[in-house]
Parts: sequence; structure tokens; C-alpha cells
Amino acid sequence: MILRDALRVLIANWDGSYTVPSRTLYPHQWSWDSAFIAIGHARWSPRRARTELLSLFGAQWEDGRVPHIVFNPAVPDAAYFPGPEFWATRSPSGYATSGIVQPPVHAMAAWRAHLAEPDHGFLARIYPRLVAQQEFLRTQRRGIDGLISIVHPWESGMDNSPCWDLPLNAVEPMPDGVCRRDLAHISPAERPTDRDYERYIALARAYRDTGYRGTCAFQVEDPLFNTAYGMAEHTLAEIAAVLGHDPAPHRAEAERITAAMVDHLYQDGLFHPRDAITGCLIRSGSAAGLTPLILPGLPRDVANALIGTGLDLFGLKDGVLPSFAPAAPEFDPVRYWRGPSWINLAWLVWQGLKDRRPDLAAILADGMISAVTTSGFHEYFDPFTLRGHGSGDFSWSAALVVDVIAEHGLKGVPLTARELGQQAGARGEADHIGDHVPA
Ligand code: 2M8
Repeated sequence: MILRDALRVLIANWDGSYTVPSRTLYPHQWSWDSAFIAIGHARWSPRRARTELLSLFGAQWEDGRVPHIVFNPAVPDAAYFPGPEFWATRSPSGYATSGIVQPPVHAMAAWRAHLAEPDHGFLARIYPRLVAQQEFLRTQRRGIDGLISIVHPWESGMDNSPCWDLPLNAVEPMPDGVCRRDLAHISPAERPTDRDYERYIALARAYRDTGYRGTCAFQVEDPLFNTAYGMAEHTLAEIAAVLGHDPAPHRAEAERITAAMVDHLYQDGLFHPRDAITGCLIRSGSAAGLTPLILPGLPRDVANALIGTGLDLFGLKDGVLPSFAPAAPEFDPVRYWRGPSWINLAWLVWQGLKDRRPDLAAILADGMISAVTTSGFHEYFDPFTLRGHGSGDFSWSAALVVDVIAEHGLKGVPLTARELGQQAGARGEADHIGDHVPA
């Protein structure tokens, strides 16, 4: 039943060559959403997974950046703010896009699509694009200690995290021209405040006015973003080996970034963001600080300490991972990225625990399944009551739970792709994905 429902969400949110995160709140293509969604698609329709990723990379810029939103021209301007008019830019292929990026989790998704159904042609097509995505980050965002910076909270993917409160204080809010559409769908108690939005817009406007290349008032080295970057290099090494390219430079880069993170972002059992302008660590209780667990080269003592922090501060044993430590004063169980549990964060930490602590990984997998079984495929969940918040029928919640069920199973028994398709009753749909396959 839960699988059938998950696939119903993914099918309903499919737009011909990609999946919208939500029909109401997010009616375009989002970058890291597409990667998480492709990870789910890979379990029941690898073709859909490949198409999802190729369509996103079809809007890649010449400098290698993969924009965080690719706008669908058929969606009215009033449906989402800030829309194409605000960003005022296009990809070389002609798509209206935003000019900022999101965590590069796409190589992981491409590799999973390939493992699900080996396709050399797909890998050969996507590999140079994934390399260019990393190259953009290296050339335009790397600081003196070798860490990658984000220039907007939206680039973290965890937009409203309390971690950004301090660096955002340096940004003058700009109420002019802010036209929130999100509140037409979701209660203000579950979304960022107007003040936060005014700062988001001020920052995005200032970056836009530099031609999306200049320096910004917000520059942060974020553990989740750098983890995604490092993981991308690990995965590119695997892909390079299949394609007959040299994997060694990717491995070396993955090791280098892991060491830089441990040297500069790790303190007292957790990774913290660092303000790249002041050089100060933003000591915080964000669950992003646990995601380096997925890096294979993480020193064992650091991994063990992270697990200890996961148990002490984030209640890992309860199976539901809050996005922010509940004991922290900024914690809010229902406001976007300030405490609720998100399936993508839990999924990343689950990946990091599978080899290191299979017992805890199993608890987390059951917790993800239990959240969606209790409340449906919500965008986020109150970590104590499991009540759903934000958008309903949210694509990555559905997609990643498909992945969890495929591997961990329902009641701990994994499913084969065939069983999964049969249970979901959607194989037919999987093969009919529409005509719009990216060139
Ligand atoms: C949220 O972000 C967008 C801006 O990019 C928004 O609030 O309008 C975040 O949760 C982000 O991580 C996610 O990619 C996006 C679409 O699901 O929504």
C-alpha cells in the first residue's frame, strides 16, 4: 500500500522529463530534488531516473554550474516566487533558470541509475557534465583551506536552518518586490519569516547583479555541501573506472576534501559550518553535521564520535532524525529546516550508518517508513508526533522511501525490483514516461 502510494505521488508529479518536488509549492524542476528523486526512480524505472538527470543537466551552464531551479515555461509566473523574471538568466540551451546551485548529490544518483540498469551510453553522457559541475565549484567557490563555499542559504538546501541566522544578520532585509507565494499553500508557522525572505531576496539580487560571479555578503563552508562534493568525487571515481578513465584524481580529491573538513569544520563530535568571511565556526546543532558519515574516508574515531552525538543530541535510537538538535533554543518542530525531520537528511545519515552501525541504520530506515505511513508523503515531519508539515505529496519523501523499502524492506525483508514493481502495480507506468526525452 505504501509503495503504491509512493509511486502514485511520483507519477502524479512527473512532468514528461522530470518530477516537480510538489505540484503546489514547487512547480518547477529543482536540482538536488531531481537527484534524490532519481535515486527512487532507479528502483522501479531506471529509464525515468536517467531522463530526470539528463533533463536537469540539459540546463547546465557553460561554466559547469547546475542551476538550483529550471523553470517550466508552461507554468504561470504567479505560481512561484522568485520566478524567471527575478533571476533574469538562461542556460545555453535556452531554459530560464536560477543562478545559484544546490548540494551536488547528482553523481550518487547517476551511479545508482547505472547500477539498477547498466547503461554505458548514459554514463558516458553524464560523466563530463558531472565533472564540469565539480569543476565549477573548484574554480569559483573554493577557499584557501580547500573547502567549497555557498553564497546563499538556498544553496545549502536547508534554507532556513538556524545555522544561517548569524551570517544572515549581516544582510540588510529588502522588502521591495518580495511577493511570497508559498504562504498561499502553507501556514506561516511552518515557513520562513518575512524578514528571512527579505534577506534571501536581497542576497539573491546582489549576486544576480554581479552576473552570478561576484563576491557575496553570505559565504559559508557548509558540512553537507562539502560532503556532497566529496561523495561526488568518490562516485566519479567509480564511474571513471567503468568508462576507462583514470579514477585516481577523483579519489585524491575526495581524500583531500575529507581531510579539509576534518581539519576545519569538525569540533566536539559534530561538523559545523564555517563563516568564510569571518573565519569563525558557526557552532550549531544541525543534523547536516552528521552527514559526513557517508564519506568512506572519514577517520574511524571521528565517525564514532559523530554516532555518539547522533545518539545524544539527535535521538538516533528513536529512529526519527530531527534537522536540528531538540535541546537547542532555536529548535522548532514544525518550522521549515529548524527542527522537523526530513526524509532526505535521514536517508543520507542512513547511508552513512549502514556499514558502520547496521543496527542504527535499520532503526532509521524503519523511522522513515513509519513517518510516511503515519502521515503520508509530507515535505517534513514533527520529530515527536510524526505529524506531517509543509507540502503534501512531496516527491523526494516518496522517492527515497521507495529506495529504503527496496533495500531495507518492509518489516526488514528487502524487495527485488521485480517484487517492488509488482507490489506497486506500476510497471506499466514506468515504461510510459512520455515523449519528452532530453536530446
Ligand atoms: C526548498 O527551497 C525552495 C527554494 O529553493 C523554497 O523554499 O522555495 C528547500 O527545502 C530546498 O532544499 C528544496 O530543494 C526546494 C524544493 O523542494 O524547496
